[in-house]
Amino acid sequence: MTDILVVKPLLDSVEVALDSAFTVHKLYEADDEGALLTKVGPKIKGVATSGHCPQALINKLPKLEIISSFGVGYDAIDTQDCRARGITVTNTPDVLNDAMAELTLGLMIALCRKLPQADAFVRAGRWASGNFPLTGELTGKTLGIVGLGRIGKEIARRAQVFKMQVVYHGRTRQAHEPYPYYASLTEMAAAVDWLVSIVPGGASTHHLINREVLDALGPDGMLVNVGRGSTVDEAALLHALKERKIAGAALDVFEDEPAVPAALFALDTVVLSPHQGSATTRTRWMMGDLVVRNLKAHFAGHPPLTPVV
Ligand code: A2R
Repeated sequence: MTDILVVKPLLDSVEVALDSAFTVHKLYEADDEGALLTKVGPKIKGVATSGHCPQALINKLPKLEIISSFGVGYDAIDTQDCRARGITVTNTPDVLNDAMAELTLGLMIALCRKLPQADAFVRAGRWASGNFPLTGELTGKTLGIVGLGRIGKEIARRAQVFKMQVVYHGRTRQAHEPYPYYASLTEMAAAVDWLVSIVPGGASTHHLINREVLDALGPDGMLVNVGRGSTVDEAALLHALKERKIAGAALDVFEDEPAVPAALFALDTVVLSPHQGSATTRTRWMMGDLVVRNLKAHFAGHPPLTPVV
């Protein structure tokens, strides 16, 4: 059987499926990772991982043919280097679109209807002394989607069910999409009530949402980030929130996860979530299944199902 390396623990369903098809070596279970790699590295042909595969590790796997990654983002894998070495890289797109879009709308409702505060209000027994203050709502508002990709389109569909107008920004206009396009992110930010970021990480999106964009979003504007923490300049965001230059933010991703700036905890204009966009039982199962099917397809001599390289 083909030797594969599992870098970090994956779902039980994935490990069972991998065990039945491959000779599996678990890096995370090794007392001495270096010793394990010296012993099995030369025969490893496949890697199963979740978003990361450092160069130092790849260097120790001379026969590596494929990295099958759990998750849609692959910004922490050097795909250029893999391409140069002839290593296939796969991810798990599409199967997580619904869960991602669902969490996005959930965060938006939580932020504008102040659901965390309302919950705390009831639990603290404060309702008997008076009603919870009135809140905003999504209905009739304009949503600017930064990154109208697979997930962005599902967010757009759901936002319309909530009677929002949808516009978008990306590097290119998508001629077949019905939504107004903004070539300038700052101009879009100035025109919308909500800004949702769902672009990949990496150099081209690093701090795309910066002080200028937040200033343009303005004191009634809300920011939601469900893509990558690196896309938002967190220091600029903290400043904008503290100075009430924007109205609020809902964040599922952060610059230095799992570290979250403590200054955010003091603000009641934020809703915080621990990078759980795709973290449902159903979706994670489908993602894991795709990790396995990509490996099986490759080693059966077929093209992988969802290659990025
Ligand atoms: O720029 P375009 O027209 O290629 O549109 C893509 C957009 N995008 C960008 N927009 C502005 N500036 C950039 N530098 C930039 N780079 C990419 O992001 C496209 O509309 C969207 C990404 O869509 P997909 O490739 O279909 O990705 P998907 O599956 O929606 O996932 C997005 C990200 C993942 O990479 C993870 O980081 C996260 O969501 O979970």
